[in-house]
Amino acid sequence: MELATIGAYDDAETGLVGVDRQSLTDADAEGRRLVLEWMTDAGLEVTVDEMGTMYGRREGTDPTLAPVMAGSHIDTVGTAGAFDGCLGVLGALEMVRSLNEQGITTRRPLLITAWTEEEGVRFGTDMLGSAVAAGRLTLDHAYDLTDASGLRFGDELARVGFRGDRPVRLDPPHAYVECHIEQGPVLLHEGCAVGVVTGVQAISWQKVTLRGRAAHAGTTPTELRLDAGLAAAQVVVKVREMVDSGRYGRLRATVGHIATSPGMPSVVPDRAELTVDLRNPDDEQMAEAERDLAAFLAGLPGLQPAAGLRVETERMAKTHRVVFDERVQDTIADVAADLGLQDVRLMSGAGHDAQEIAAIAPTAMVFVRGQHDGISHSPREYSTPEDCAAGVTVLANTVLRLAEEAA
Ligand code: HGY
Ligand code: MN
Ligand code: MN
Repeated sequence: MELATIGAYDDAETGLVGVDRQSLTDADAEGRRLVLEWMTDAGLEVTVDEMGTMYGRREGTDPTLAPVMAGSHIDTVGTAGAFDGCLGVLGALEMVRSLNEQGITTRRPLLITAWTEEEGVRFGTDMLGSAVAAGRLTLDHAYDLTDASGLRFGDELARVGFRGDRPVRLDPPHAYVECHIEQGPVLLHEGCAVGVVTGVQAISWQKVTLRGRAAHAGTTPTELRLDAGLAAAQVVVKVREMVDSGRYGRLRATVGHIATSPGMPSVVPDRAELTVDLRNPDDEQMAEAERDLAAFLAGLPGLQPAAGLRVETERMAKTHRVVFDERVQDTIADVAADLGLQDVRLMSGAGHDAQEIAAIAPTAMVFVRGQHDGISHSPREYSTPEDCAAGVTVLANTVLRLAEEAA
């Protein structure tokens, strides 16, 4: 809750206090410094990598063994609550504090982490820090990403003082476990405090730019118009029609950003920009949805009264469906059972850093039940202290078991 005061704002839509701590902003930097202080106070050996990802290492009795990792992210979307990502970072930190208090030293070292730019809402690609650590994206690609005002990731990283010197490519850990709020209604409806995550659905983000022709709203006959705003609206309706058609399985589609210019009442918009976020648990159906949307976008000029509408698309993010490690899943489930917690296995609707680390190490996640239908990316996001404690206790005991494994 203290971390959530950093980047806090009064949310007009909900009347609640939300959090806006987008990556590499001054608010993010302040939050990072607070978490680093907490990590240091907990006796962790703190390092920052070339992407700004923060690591805290706790030595084991056998320092030659690969560590067990636990973590998440502390950057947020613009209308966040207090839990998305933060629960997993601070939960891992609480695990360390608890081990300190109990005088427990694990066999394997522990490495807790806070990944940079998990949300991707500022620089346009989510899970950025963990994707570079695991090798899916390169450091140079990440450094050259720019935000809406043209500021470059690499420059912002240096500006806020988090361009660390720890080499960014991560040596594969023995295992990685992430505790995260579910951000959906399943655990609430199943009556479970925690869930075992089986994997993450596919994600596709693209930016669409539509160029029409500015014209007078009063004098220009409809048949002479090249209306970028009309084209943008047609895209919004089309992606919802695709979802409702059932042709693409459990497709979800969102136009989160849509803007027309010049944005004046008496001028036909000459330009529109929008983002399309597609999600699908099935890679084939995702590919089919992307193909059909691309065909629709190519046909947009034909839906205009006049000829000449230009359509540009730019890929922002793309990840395939990821399946988590069965053995780590089973360890989480066994720990939950030992703690008397009923659990359910479910796929994640949201992207997570764990999906990137799954490419280099056995990985799985613990979900924590959310209230209010599990709403997230909203100041209404809320999980009870009891449910957070249940999730973090499952995380800690899972890490403990994995940290005693020899091979
Ligand atoms: O986009 C996502 O699913 C995550 O919140 N980064
Ligand atoms: Mn998250
Ligand atoms: Mn999120």
